[in-house]
Amino acid sequence: MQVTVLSGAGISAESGVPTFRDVETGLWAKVDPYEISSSQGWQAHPEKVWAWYLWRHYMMESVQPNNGHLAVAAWQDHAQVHVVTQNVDNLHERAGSRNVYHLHGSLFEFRCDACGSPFEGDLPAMPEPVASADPPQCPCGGLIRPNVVWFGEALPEDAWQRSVDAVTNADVVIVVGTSSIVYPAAGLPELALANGTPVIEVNPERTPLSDAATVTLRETAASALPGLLQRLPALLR
Ligand code: BJW
Ligand code: ZN
Repeated sequence: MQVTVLSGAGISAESGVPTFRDVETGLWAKVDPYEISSSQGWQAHPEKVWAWYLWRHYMMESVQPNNGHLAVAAWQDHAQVHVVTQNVDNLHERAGSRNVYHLHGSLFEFRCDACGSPFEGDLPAMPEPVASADPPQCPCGGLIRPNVVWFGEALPEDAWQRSVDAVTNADVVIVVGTSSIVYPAAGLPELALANGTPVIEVNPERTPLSDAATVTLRETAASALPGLLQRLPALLR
């Protein structure tokens, strides 16, 4: 059996990583996402964007995978598992998942904005968010940016193609912890449903996918994912 997981920020919430759109605790509650997470925002205020990403990088380094990430990794003993993630953390890999496709890049890689060269220098620790920090400069004079995908930027072609294949070849798609509003990622469950592949949504809140999903589990990732593989036959009967 092939299981394809599409994950979003909610799968890492129980590890202590704030989601984007939670009204009270979400990262977006304190900053304007379109300013901080768009190429226009970067062009206008690179020092503000850099400070925010340095802090998130530091935070993501210091958290641990939770029972949701660990369950998905453990499924590999029983099924062929592919993980399509919108998250820029590395918690799926750290939990042991092998086939992980990062649709929105990684906050553990940095590159020059001008020439694309990878940056491998040291980054300062940033345990608390600050308003402004100057990004390092590449020898070519360009600024160093995180290797993530901002609004208006294209997704990495290879990760996208592998994700489409993983969804197309899946026997079941499990969509966990995403608000299902950011495209093209939100189109992947639609593709599965159009192919007749069952889609299981794991999310404590309703999303635009909820009505169309084959099964919706209103539970958190860390409570629903352990044991979900064993429940599949009953859920899809
Ligand atoms: C739990 C839980 C628990 C809580 N357990 N669950 C109009 C229509 C359609 C599309 C567009 C449009 N206008 C513009 C667009 C395109 C745009 C888009 O989709 N915009 C929409 C917002 C309208 N998309 C793009 O621009 C994309 N690029 C593109 O389209 O390129 C075209 C192109 C082609 C060729 C050349 C040039 C361009 C790029 C999108 C990039 C998104 N980037 C970000 C930032 C990444 C870096 C970073 O991390 O900082 O990605 S934005 C942000 O949203 C981040 C996330 O990956 C993404 C999705 O968020 P996610 O993961 O769903 O998180 P939340 O917070 O929204 O939801 C959390 C969920 O978890 C909630 O539902 C909770 O209930 C739940 N939850 N606790 C389980 N314990
Ligand atoms: Zn450069």
